[in-house]
Amino acid sequence: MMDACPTKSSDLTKTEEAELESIKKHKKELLEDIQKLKDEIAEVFAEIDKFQQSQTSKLAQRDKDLSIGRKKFNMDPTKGIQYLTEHMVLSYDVQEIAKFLHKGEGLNKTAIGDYLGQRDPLNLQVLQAFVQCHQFANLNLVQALRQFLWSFRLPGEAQKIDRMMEAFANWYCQCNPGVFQSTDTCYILSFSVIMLNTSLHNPNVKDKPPFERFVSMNRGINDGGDLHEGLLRDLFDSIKNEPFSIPEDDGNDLTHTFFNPSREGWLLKLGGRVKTWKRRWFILTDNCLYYFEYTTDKEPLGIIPLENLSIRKADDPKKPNCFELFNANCQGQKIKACKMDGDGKVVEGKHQSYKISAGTPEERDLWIDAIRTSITQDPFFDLVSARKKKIASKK
Ligand code: 4IP
Repeated sequence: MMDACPTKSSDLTKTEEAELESIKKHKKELLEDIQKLKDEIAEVFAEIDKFQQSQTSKLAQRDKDLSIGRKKFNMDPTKGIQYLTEHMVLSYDVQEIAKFLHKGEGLNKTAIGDYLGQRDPLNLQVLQAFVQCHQFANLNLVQALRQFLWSFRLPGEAQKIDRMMEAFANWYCQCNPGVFQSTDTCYILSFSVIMLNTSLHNPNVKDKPPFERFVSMNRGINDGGDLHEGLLRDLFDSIKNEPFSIPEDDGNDLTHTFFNPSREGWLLKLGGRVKTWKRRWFILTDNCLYYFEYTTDKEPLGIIPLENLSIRKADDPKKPNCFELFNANCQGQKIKACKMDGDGKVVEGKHQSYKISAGTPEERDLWIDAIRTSITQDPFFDLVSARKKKIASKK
């Protein structure tokens, strides 16, 4: 029988055999190459996986650092920014820090105000950049102030307020050239509008200023000339119809407590009708004296507006280092104040005078000085009158 397979090696010529060998070798090499490629592809995929994992963990780490940084910022703004830059969530770039504060995500607005108010060169630069994150072009002054005062909470210190309002006025005038003769005019009018807001919307202010008073308050502030009455009318109506919305991180707002405490501490207070001494945490702020049962209480037990009151040292047979708040003009009458009654309702105070005892004579004197300053001084008034003098001296 004949062999069915024609390619039996014995049937092949030497050349054909060599060719076959070469094809087999080539096929083997190809298979090896394919395997190599497969291995390489697998390696690349593994690398990609690794990279993605590391990116995910980097992002997770960044989110974690950001969240820690925000918390730190809310407790101590300088330390917060330091943490965020050290952990490369933020760079040391002034613009970047300013944008971060302007965006404000997860940041306490009181802390933003604290940071912007500080006098270090970095903070001053950030303040400028922060103000310039606002778009004020074609806004009237009240619209611009609404935007500005919503982006952080103004700190209490007059010098800080001065720097911030100066930066605001500068930027507003740059965005709206020709509206005011000078940035001082814009600065004074801004304060005037803030004060108007308090007078019109704080329930404690009984005497609501009419438009004419607002006009006369602002006479001569435009480098000696008067501002257009139509402009003042627009600003007046806008504030009258809608008070400023102020960030309420701590439950306070501009119409209630505008300034941070000038003094706080434990004191003993004598009751009004029932003469018992109570240890209370006192806070002096915005021309009012507040007292609380505990330092952490949100609601005070009582509020004593200091307007029209006088203060003096006093003696008491039972307690040392006393001072007394009294009404010099109407002795014997009840002092205007409010307190929380037993059911948590706010009622009128019953005191004809408030007798208070401090821990030491030094403390008593510090309280007397601070309260006296608070009674006689209006930081807004001082800032504005300094500007008015500046304008007058330029004439
Ligand atoms: C109370 O005495 C407390 O001293 C109150 O102080 C005081 O209110 C009350 O004055 C006085 O009767 P008892 O607790 O012994 O009853 P506080 O509110 O700090 O607890 P003031 O007005 O001082 O807050 P009168 O005037 O409400 O009687």
